[in-house]
Amino acid sequence: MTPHITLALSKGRIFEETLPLLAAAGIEVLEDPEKSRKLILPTNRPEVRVVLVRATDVPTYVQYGGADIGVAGKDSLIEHGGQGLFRPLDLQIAKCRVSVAVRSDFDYAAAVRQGARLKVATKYTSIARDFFSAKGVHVDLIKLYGSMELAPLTGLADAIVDLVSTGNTLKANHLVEVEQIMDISSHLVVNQAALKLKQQPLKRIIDAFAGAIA
Ligand code: PRT
Ligand code: MG
Repeated sequence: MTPHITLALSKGRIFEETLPLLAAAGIEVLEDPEKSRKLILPTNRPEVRVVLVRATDVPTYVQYGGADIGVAGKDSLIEHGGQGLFRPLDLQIAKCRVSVAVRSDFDYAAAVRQGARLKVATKYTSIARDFFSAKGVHVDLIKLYGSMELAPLTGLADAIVDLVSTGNTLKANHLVEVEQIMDISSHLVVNQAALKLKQQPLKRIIDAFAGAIA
């Protein structure tokens, strides 16, 4: 009997951009997550199912075997820490960057030059901590779970560390990007135990994805 494979994806851009890779592996998801309220979606392959989880929860599901395989942004992987995960492929999808942004009337360069202590709001505390510590800038990190752009506008923070792709969200909120910390794309992650126990079917998916990467 073929072992069952559970694939963890998040709704939205990761789901959409993973579909062509799944197609290359002969896997077709049979329901649209934007229309269905189901959290477990069947595929055309009886042994493969998709579970829908929050983007930041994908690494955790795969780490503990709630899913055998998943697609997660490098941002989520860094914040999670990557324990228990095999990371065979950069899928080159859902690309963006992690940047520092401030209000357009805030002189970031001067604040850094003068050694000021910066209040930085972010969902990405590990990335922000490492970046500012390597720069030798003292920061007070304020953990947020969303709408980071609001923090400098309300006086909650001097700066934010957030994902940027087109830059339109920053512009719409009168914020400017002052540092690019790193480029982000989504990676395939595999549970290390599953990789041994379900080696053949997982390897087939990994190889098909590898062949389909642009
Ligand atoms: O939305 P939710 O709170 O459920 O979780 P999430 O935001 O982590 O999930 P989702 O689906 O929005 O993002 C999943 C992954 O897509 C992220 O972990 C990134 O790896 C990747 N990705 C790529 C992005 C973006 N591009 C992106 N632009 N994730 C979020 N954004 C947001 C960004 O946070 C900002 O609010 O889009 C806004 C900026 O976009 P621009 O185009 O205006 O610059
Ligand atoms: Mg989002």
